[in-house]
Amino acid sequence: MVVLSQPTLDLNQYSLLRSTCKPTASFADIPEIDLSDPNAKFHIVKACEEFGFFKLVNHRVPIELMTKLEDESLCFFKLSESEKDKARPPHPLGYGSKNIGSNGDKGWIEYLLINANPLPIFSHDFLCAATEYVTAVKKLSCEVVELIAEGLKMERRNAISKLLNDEKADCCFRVNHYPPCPEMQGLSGRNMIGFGEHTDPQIISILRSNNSTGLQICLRDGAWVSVPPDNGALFVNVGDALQVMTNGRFKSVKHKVVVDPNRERVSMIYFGGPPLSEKITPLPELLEDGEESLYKEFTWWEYKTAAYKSKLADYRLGAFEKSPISS
Ligand code: GA4
Repeated sequence: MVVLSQPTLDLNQYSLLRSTCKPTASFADIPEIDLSDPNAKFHIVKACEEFGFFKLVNHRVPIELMTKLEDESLCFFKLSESEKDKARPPHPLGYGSKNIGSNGDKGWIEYLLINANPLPIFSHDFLCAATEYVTAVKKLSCEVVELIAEGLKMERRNAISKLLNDEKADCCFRVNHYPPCPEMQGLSGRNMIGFGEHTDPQIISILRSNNSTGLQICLRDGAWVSVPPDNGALFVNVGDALQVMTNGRFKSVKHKVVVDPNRERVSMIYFGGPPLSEKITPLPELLEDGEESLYKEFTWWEYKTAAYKSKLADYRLGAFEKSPISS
C-alpha cells in the first residue's frame, strides 16, 4: 500500500529561515518574450541585460508534457518517507528534503535532483515523462542561446548552444516540491523560505511551475519582486557561466522561493551547463577592441567544484574575478 505523507518538517528547525522580505513583495513586470516574434532575439538580449530573467511564451513545449511530468513527480512525493529515502544519495543527486547542498542550507522543500545527460533509471513512468520533457526543454534552451547569439550579433550562432548540445554537456534537472506551510498562517509579515537566495552556476536555466506563487527575483536595484505565476509559460534565468561568457554584460539573476501557507508549489528546472573540461571565458567576438576579460580563466569543473563547496547565498563569481566587481 502506498502511504500518502507530507514530509515531516519540524517548524522549529526553520524558525531562523523566515525571510526578511515581506510576503507581499510586489509583483513585477517581468519581460515577456514571445518566441514567435521575429524580434524575439533583441527582446531576449535586453531582458538578459536588464533582469537576467524573462518569461517565455509560445515556446512550443506542449503543456501536456509539463503536466504529465508534474503528475508523475507528485506521485513520487506522495510516497512514504521510507520509499522516498530509497532514492536518496549518491549526494547530491537523487531525493533530498530540507537540506540543500551540503553546506548547511535548509529550506521548506523536498526535491529530486538528477543528471539530465543521461537521465538515470527511475520509475518507468517518471523516466518516460522526464525524458520527453527534458528533451523538449533542452532543445528550447539551445534555441534560446542561439537567439542570444544572434541578438548579440555574433558570427557563430552556435557558439553557446554547441556547449549545451555537447554529448558531455553537464546538464541537470530538478523537481522541487514545496509543501504548504499552514503553521505560518498566523505569523504575518514574514514568509518561510523554501529555497534561499542564490544564482544558478550554469549557463542557462529553464523553469516551469504549477501556476503557484513563491518565486521572487532580485532586480538590479536590489529590490525583491514576486514573479506572477503563469501555467503555460516557462521562465528563463541567466546563470553565472553566461555572465562570464558575456564578460558581465548579462548578470546572473538572484532568486529565491518563499512558501505559501496553503498551497503547494511544484517547479521543474532544467540547468544547461557546458562539459566539465570547458574553459569559461568571455566569448572573443563579444569583446570590444582592447576590452579585457573581467574574470580569471577557469574550467566549468573548477567553477562547479567551488560552487558545491559554497553556501547558497554566497557570491560565487567573486573568487573568479580579476579584481572585485560589486555583486
Ligand atoms: C543552485 C542551482 C541548482 O539547483 C543546483 C544547486 C546545488 C544543489 O542544490 O545541490 C547547489 C546550488 C545550486 C548552488 C551552490 C551549492 C550547489 C546547492 C549549494 C549550496 C543543483 C546547482 O547546480 O547549484
